[in-house]
Amino acid sequence: MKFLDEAKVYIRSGDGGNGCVSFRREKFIEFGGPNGGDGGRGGDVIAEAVDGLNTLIDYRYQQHFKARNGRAGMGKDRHGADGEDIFMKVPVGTQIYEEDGETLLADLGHVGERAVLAKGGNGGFGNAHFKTSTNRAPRRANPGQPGNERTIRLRLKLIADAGIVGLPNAGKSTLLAAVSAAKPKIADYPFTTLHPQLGVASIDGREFVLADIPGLIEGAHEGLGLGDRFLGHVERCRVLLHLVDGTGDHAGKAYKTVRSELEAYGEGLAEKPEIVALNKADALSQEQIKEQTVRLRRAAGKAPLVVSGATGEGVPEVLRALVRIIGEAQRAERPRAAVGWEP
Ligand SMILES: Nc1nc2c(ncn2[C@@H]2O[C@H](COP(=O)(O)OP(=O)(O)OP(=O)(O)O)[C@@H](O)[C@H]2O)c(=O)[nH]1
Ligand SMILES: [Mg+2]
Repeated sequence: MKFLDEAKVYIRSGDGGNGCVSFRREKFIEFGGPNGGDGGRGGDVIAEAVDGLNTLIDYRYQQHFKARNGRAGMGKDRHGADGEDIFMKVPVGTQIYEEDGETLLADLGHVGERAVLAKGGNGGFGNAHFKTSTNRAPRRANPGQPGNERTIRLRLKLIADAGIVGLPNAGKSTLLAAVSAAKPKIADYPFTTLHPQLGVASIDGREFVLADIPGLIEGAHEGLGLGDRFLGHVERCRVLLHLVDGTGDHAGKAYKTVRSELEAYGEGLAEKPEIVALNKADALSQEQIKEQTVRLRRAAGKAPLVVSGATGEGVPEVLRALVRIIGEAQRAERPRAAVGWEP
């Protein structure tokens, strides 16, 4: 499936139906009175986060969303039907912005969450509505109100519990493939991964979502390589797994390169809890492991875990460390939501 995380969409809600001017006309009934019905309401344009989607690719093919108009009122007090709403199904984690791309309209973080993006126009009142004691035969009805149109931008920020970051070729995708059912492309050249991938990992009976994003290189924040545009997908992670290729020249330098890109990107990425792991241990001698570990510890300020995504060595320890931090973050959040103020 193709991946798309930004889309521009034109939406229009339905017009309200016109009110109707009509009078009751029946044999032997004089002055039957007004009986023009009201117009129906125009449909809304509503975005809804749904399960099972993780790209906005559908919005490349359909960029116009129009809700139905309300029907006009009719005689004999018949009201016009309301126009049907239209639903835009989006993946969980989609943010909706005004056309400027900066004003946030909605942030759909849970399955089933909805946002009305354009309200349908109200239907007009029919003349039956304007009957008063002094005006018993009003000849007036309201027109329906027009719907609203606007251009909006959708931006997907995948929601994963943990995000894997590192230089190209660090073995990020290999690790994701080893711990989940995801099947990312793996190859020994940089920028094999061109867009984020999600997988569900499990350890000790607990599951969490892990995101693999394209590698970062020095200058990514200035657009080098694939740039830092995919870092948005780890913005909402609770923890980062920073993989450093142990077969590289200097693990400490590699670590710092990625750190400075995270800092340049901002959005709190540099402040996130981070697990540091020296990868590809299977291809290293004890000597090399020691050397790289020392460099990495000096750069990161803490001892790295030592793993191999290829053989699985050290992987359970990494997963446990991630789960522990995810669990802590969840516990720290929950009380805040649950505490109620009691008088
Ligand atoms: N020996 C060894 N090789 C590995 C290990 N993990 C990955 N590799 C190899 O390193 C190369 C890059 O692996 P990927 O998983 O594609 O690396 P990546 O970090 O996803 O790379 P990009 O997507 O380009 O950023 C591949 O040739 C892998 O086979 C490991 O644990 N040990
Ligand atoms: Mg990759």
